[in-house]
Amino acid sequence: MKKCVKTVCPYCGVGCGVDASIDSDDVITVAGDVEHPANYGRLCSKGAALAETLGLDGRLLKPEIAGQTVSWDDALSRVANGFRDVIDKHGPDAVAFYASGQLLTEDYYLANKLMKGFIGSANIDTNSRLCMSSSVSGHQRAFGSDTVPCCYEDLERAKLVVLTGSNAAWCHPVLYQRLVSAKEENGDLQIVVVDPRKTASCDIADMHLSLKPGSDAMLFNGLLVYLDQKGERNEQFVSRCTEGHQEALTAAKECAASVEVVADYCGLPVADVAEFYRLFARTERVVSVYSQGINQSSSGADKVNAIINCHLFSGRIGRPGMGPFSFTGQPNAMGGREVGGLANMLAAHMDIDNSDHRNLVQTYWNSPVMADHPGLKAVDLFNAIDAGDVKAVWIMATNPVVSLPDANHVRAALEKCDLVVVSDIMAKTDTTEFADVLLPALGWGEKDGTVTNSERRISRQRAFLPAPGEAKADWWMVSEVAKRMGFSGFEFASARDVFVEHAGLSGFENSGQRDFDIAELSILSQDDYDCLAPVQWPVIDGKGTARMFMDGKFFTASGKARLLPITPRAPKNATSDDYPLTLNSGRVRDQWHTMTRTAKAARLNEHSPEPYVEIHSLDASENCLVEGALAKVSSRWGKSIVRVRISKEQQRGSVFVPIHWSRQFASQGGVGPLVNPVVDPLSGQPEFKQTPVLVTAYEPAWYGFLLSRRALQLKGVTYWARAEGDGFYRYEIAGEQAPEDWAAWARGMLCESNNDVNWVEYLDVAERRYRGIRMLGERLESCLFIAPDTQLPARSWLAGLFKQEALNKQARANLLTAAPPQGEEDTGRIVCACFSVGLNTIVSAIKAQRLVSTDDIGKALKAGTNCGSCVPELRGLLDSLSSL
Ligand SMILES: Nc1nc2c(c(=O)[nH]1)N[C@H]1C(S)=C(S)[C@@H](COP(=O)(O)OP(=O)(O)OC[C@H]3O[C@@H](n4cnc5c(=O)[nH]c(N)nc54)[C@H](O)[C@@H]3O)O[C@H]1N2
Ligand SMILES: Nc1nc2c(c(=O)[nH]1)N[C@H]1C(S)=C(S)[C@@H](COP(=O)(O)OP(=O)(O)OC[C@H]3O[C@@H](n4cnc5c(=O)[nH]c(N)nc54)[C@H](O)[C@@H]3O)O[C@H]1N2
Ligand code: SF4
Ligand SMILES: [Mo]
Repeated sequence: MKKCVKTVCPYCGVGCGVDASIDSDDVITVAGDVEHPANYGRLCSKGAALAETLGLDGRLLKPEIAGQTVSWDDALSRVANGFRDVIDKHGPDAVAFYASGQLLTEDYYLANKLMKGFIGSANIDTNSRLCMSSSVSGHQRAFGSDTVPCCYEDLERAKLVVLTGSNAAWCHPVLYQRLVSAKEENGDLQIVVVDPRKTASCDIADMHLSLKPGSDAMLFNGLLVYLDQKGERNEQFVSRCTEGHQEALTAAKECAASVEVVADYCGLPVADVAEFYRLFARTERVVSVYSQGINQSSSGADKVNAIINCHLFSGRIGRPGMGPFSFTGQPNAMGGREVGGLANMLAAHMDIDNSDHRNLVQTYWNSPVMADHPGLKAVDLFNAIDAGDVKAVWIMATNPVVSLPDANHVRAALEKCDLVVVSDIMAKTDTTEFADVLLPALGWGEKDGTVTNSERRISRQRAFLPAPGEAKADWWMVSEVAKRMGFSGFEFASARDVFVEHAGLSGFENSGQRDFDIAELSILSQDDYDCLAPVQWPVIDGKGTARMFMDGKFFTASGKARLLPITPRAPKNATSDDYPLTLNSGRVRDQWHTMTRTAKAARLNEHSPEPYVEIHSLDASENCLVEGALAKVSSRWGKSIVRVRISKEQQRGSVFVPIHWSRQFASQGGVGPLVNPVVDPLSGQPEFKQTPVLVTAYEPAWYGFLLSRRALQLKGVTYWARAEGDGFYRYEIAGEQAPEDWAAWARGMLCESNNDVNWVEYLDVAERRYRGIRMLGERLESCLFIAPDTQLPARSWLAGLFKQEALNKQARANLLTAAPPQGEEDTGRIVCACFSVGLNTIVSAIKAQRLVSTDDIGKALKAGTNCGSCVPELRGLLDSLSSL
C-alpha cells in the first residue's frame, strides 16, 4: 500500500467520510469510513464511484495564457498585473472573484481576504448564491446569525420529518438512507414530502403534498395560523426567547385564514393539508428539512422564514429531534459562509455593514483597506461584466456558463470581459472556453484542507495522490497572486497555516457574541491538523457542539429569535399562452452538477445517459409530444433540445429538466439558457424552479445512435448527446437533413481511412433505415443505427460487446439486428449503478422468481443492496408489475 487516508467525499453537503487508498500498482480504492459520524461507512453511488473519476484524461495540467502553455510565474504575473491595471485605472470595484462552495475553507478564506481586505472591494461572490443564500438570509433574519440549529442525529430522533423542496433520496442519499433506517427501527416516524413532483424521496413518505409550484409560503403560513388556533403556541418559549410573533401571525392570518384557503391556493386537497397540519401540531419532535425547492425562488428568504416561524412559534427548536434544517448542497457550502465568501458577508460570520466588525477584521488582518459596502451578487456581477463595469474576473471551481440563469447572457458577458481567469481541474469546460488565463488546480485526493458539512461538522480532506502535472492548490494560487500584487499577509507555507489564521479570527474579540467560534483550533500544529477528527463548530472547551440554541439565546441584538411577517408571493413570471408550462430544474441521481467529474465514471452515466424533459401525459399529448422523441423547450430567454419522458410523477402544468448537461455533453441540452434570471430581492438567489416555458415537438428528419471505442467528431448531426460507457462512447444523434449517401457519411465519421476497414452495413431506402458496423479484427470497433423515427434497437446488448476482445460467431451474426442471440439477455437500462443491474434483468427476475419485495430483488440480483439509491425505483417496478 502506497498511501491510505481518511478523507471526505467531494460531492454533496452530507460530507461523508471516505477511506481512500492507493496500492503499489496504483490501484485506487474508496470505501465509506465507518467511524465518520456523517455516514458511518455508507456511501451513495457517486461517492462509491470516486475512484473511477480520478483518471487524468481531460485534466488541465499546465497554466495557459491565450491557449498557450506558460510557466506558473508568467501566468501568476499576468493575473496580478491584469488585476492591478484594472484597479489602478477603474478602482477596486472593477474587478471580481466568482468562487465556489467546492473550494476548501483554506482556499476560500484567502480569496475573501485578498478581495475584501487588500484589493478593498467586496466583489467576491460564489455559486453558493445560487444554492444557499436564501437560507443564509432566513437564518440571519430569524437568529441574528447564519446558524444551522440541527444535527443529523435529530433526523433519527424526530417523530416527524418534513422534506420540503428536497429530493434527499437523490441529492443527500446517505441522509436519506439514515431516514430509511430510522423509519425501519422506529415505526412511529412519519415522513411528509412537500414537492410538486413525486420524487424518489416519496418512497418512504407517509404523505406527499404535491403543491402548486412556488406556493410553500402559503402552506407554512397556514400552518402557523393552525398552530395558533390549536393552542400549540409555546407560551414560555415565545415570550422569553422570541419577538415578532404577533406581526407574523397577523400577516399569516391575512392570507391563510383557513385550511380551505390554503388548500385552494396550493392546489391541494383540503383533507391532505388538514392532515399535515394535524400531524405537525400533535408531534413535538419535528424536523423540517428544506433545500432548493425553497431556496431557489424569487421569494426564497421569505419561504425559509415561513418555515422557521412555525418552529419558533411552537418552540420546536434547540432540543433533540426538532428544528428547521437546511440541507446544504455543496461539500463546503458551509465553509464558504464561515469565511464570508459571499459579497454581503465578512469573514468569520461577521457583518460587512457593521463598522465594528469591519475594524475588527481589518485589525486582525493588518490590512491596508477594508471593503465597506456589499459587493455584487452573482447575477448582478455577471450583468456588471456585461455592462463593462467589471473588467477582470477570476472564476474558481465553478462553471457559471452552465449553472447561472439566462446562461446565454453569461456567455455574452464573458466574451466581452477584458480579463477572464479560470482555475479548474479540467481543461475543457463551457467556462474555460472563455478564459484568457487558465490555472490548473489540484483536485480531490490531491489536495489538503477542510470542509464543513450541513451539520456544521468540519472534516479534513486529505491528499493521497501525487500532484499531477503542474497543478497547484487553489489557496496557493491566490496567495501567489496577492504577493505579486504587492500585498503582505499571504506568506503561507501550507493549508494548515491558512487554517489556523482563519480559526484565530473566529475567536478574535468574540467572547460569545458570534456563533462561529473555532478559536481553539488556532493552535493546531501541523500534526494536529493532519490528525484532526471531524468536529462540529462552535468548538468550546475542547468539544464540538451538536445542537445550537439549546439555551434559548440567539445572536440578535436582543438575544431573542425573530418571527417574520410573511406575505406569500407567486413566482415572478406567471405562465401565459406563449409559455404555458412551469419549468422546474434540479438533479439526477448519479450526476454531479456540470458532470466534469461524474461523467468519467461509466456506471454513473447509465441511469440517465441523456438530457430530458419530464412531462405529464396530458400535457405531452396536448403538445404533440411522444415518449422517447425529442422536444424543444423554449422560454423568453433561450431554448434547449432534450428527450421526452412522459411521467406520472410530474404534476400537470409543470415540467422538469435536469441541470447537468453542458455543451461538452450535449448539443443543446443545457437548462441554464432557459432560466429566468430574476432573483430574491434580499438573498439574490435566482428562481431556478419556476420559469414559464413552451414545450414543442422537435422533429428531425432522422434519429439514431452510435457506439464507438474512440471519441468521434460528429458531422451532419443537429442533435447529439454523449456519454462514456465501459469501453465505448455512446452518442444519441438526430439530424434535420438526411445525408445523400448514408454509407459515405457513416464511414467518414467512423473510419480513419478507407483501407483495412471491415465494414458491414444494411440500408433500406424505402424505410429510411441504415445500419453500419465496423469491426477491427475480432473486436467491435463501432456501430451506427439510423431510423426515420425513434424505433431503434436497444443499446445495452451492443454496449456489452465492447467489453469483449473477440466476438463469437453468434454475436457477429446478430450485430445488424442488435438483438442478443437466443439464450442471452439484453440487460436494458441500468437501474442499480453499484452492481450494474439492468431494467430487463430485474423485470425478468421479478416475473420468473416471483419476487415481491425489494429485499427479494436484493437477494436475487444484489440490486439495491449497496447505496440503496435505486430502491425507490425497484419498488416502483414491483408496483407497476403487480398492477398488470
Ligand atoms: N445527485 C446529486 N446530488 C446532489 C447534487 C448533484 O448535482 N447531484 N448537488 C448538490 C447541491 S449543490 C445541492 S444545492 C443539492 C440540492 O438538493 P435538492 O434541493 O434536494 O435538489 P433539487 O433537485 O435541486 O431540488 C429539490 C426539489 O425541489 C422541488 N421543487 C421544485 N419547485 C418546488 C416548489 O415550489 N416547492 C417545493 N416544496 N419543492 C419544489 C423539485 O421538484 C426537486 O425535487 O443537491 C446536492 N446533491
Ligand atoms: N437551472 C438550474 N441551475 C442551477 C441549479 C438548479 O437547481 N437549477 N442549482 C444551482 C446550484 S445549487 C449550484 S451549487 C450550482 C453548481 O454549479 P457549478 O458550480 O457551476 O457546477 P460544477 O460542475 O460543480 O462546477 C465546479 C467546477 O469546478 C471544477 N473543480 C472541481 N474540483 C476543483 C478544485 O479542486 N479546484 C478548482 N479550481 N476547480 C475544481 C470542476 O471541474 C467544475 O468545472 O448550479 C446552480 N445552477
Ligand atoms: S451522500 Fe454521496 S455524494 Fe453526498 S457526501 Fe455522501 S457519498 Fe458523497
Ligand atoms: Mo448547490
